[in-house]
Order: sequence, then structure tokens, then C-alpha cells
Amino acid sequence: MSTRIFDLSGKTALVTGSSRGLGRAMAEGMARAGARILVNGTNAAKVDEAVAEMRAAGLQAEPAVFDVTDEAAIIATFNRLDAAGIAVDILVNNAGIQFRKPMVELETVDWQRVIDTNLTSAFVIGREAARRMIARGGGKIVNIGSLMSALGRATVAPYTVSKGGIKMLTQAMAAEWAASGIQANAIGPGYMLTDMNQALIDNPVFDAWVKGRTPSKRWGRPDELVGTAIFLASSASDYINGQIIYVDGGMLAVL
Ligand code: GCO
Repeated sequence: MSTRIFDLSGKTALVTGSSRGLGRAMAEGMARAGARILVNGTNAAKVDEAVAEMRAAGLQAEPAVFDVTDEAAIIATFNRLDAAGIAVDILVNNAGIQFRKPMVELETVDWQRVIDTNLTSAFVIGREAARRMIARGGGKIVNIGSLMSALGRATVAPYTVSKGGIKMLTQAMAAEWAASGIQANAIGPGYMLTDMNQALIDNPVFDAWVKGRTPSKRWGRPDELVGTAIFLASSASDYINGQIIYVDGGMLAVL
């Protein structure tokens, strides 16, 4: 069996939230596997910087600046891509925010902002991408979940609910779109070394807990998601649908 089953050459991937963090790591990895990346973020300067850095490394990258909570901007982006003859073959719904506060102190506006950014955006962007993928005979959708797709942790309720929803949205996408040639799956990253987690990384008690609770005894690196992202974006996963693969150092496998 050739490794060409992992080849993304000729494919275009929209990766939301890909100017930095996990999204940037997956975008670069998928670009090295041959994909053209539509780099997304809300800050045009940061997106342009990421595109320039990827191009300087010989990778195919284009800017796709929009707020994943702005439905009109999402639709306008897909209409612009249609007009330019650019088909999104692979969608990675990665954009997400964290907001840590006990529920009894949580304002509803903050709850809604997390849900809108982490979950509703995946539905809206997924719907726009799927309409076009169905017309073309298929595509790949990779939703980014979390350990919180499976377990709760105090003070991160909206994030937990959004990531639990990502798992079930993935299964709903499989239920409705698999017959049209779309494979929708998810990745559940464990505790990764990202800006979003910097406060936890810098907290000696939390850092020790992660290292003790994780069988691999360490935090994960963003680049450690690349293999699973390529796998789920490639023809190697054509008969996999509605699944979530946890890249968590074994944390969810053990007590
Ligand atoms: C937290 C963290 C987690 C991780 C990741 C784990 O506050 O517990 O932010 O949510 O970021 O999602 O899978």
C-alpha cells in the first residue's frame, strides 16, 4: 500500500482559526502533505503574516479572513470562493475560545460567546461547505473537539458543552452527509502546549496534575495533531465516519 493514501496534493483545506496555535500547526502539516490552505482568522494582519510565513516555507497558502461567528461573512467567503472557482475539499473546524469561570458567576453573554464561537460556527461553516461538497460528490470535515467532548471539568462549562456538542455534531454530520461522500470526523486534543492553556501551564499545581494524570506524563505539542489531521483529511479515512480520535497521551484511557 502506497503512502499516497495520505497525500493531500490538489486539495484545498479551509482551517478555521489557523493563524496560530493548534490550527496553525495542523494547517502547516496538511500543507506539507500537499494541500492548499485557506488560512482563517479575524485579524487580517496575523492571517497575512501566517500566509507569508507558510509561502516562504514553500507551502500553498491563501488568506480567508472572517469571524466564525459572523454568518454573513461566512456566506460571503464561500460565495467569493465559488466565484474564484476555489472548492473547499477539506474543512477543519478548529476555531475556539476558552472562558474559565464557575457557572454561578457566569454571565449568559459569556456562555453564548463560547457556544457561538466553538460550536455554532462549526454548524454554519459545515453547512456551507457541505452544500458544495454534496454537489461535487464528497469531501472531508474534521471538527476539533477536546477531552471535554467526553469529560467535564469545573469552571469550563460553556467550553465543555461546546466540545460535547462538537462530538455529537460530528455524528449528526455523518448521519446526514455520509451517503453523499462526505466523511465527518473529529479530533479530541488532550492538554496541549498552546497560548489558550498558558495560565494552566504556568500554574505549578495544574501542570503537575496534567503530568500525573496523563499516562504519557507530559503536555502534548500542537504538531502532534498533524498526523491525525492528515489521516482524517485524506483518502486513508474514506470508510471512517462520525468518529472522534483523542490525541491526549492516553488521558481518557485511564483512571
Ligand atoms: C482547561 C483547558 C482544556 C484544554 C483542552 C483539553 O481549561 O481545562 O483549556 O479545555 O484546553 O480542551 O482537551
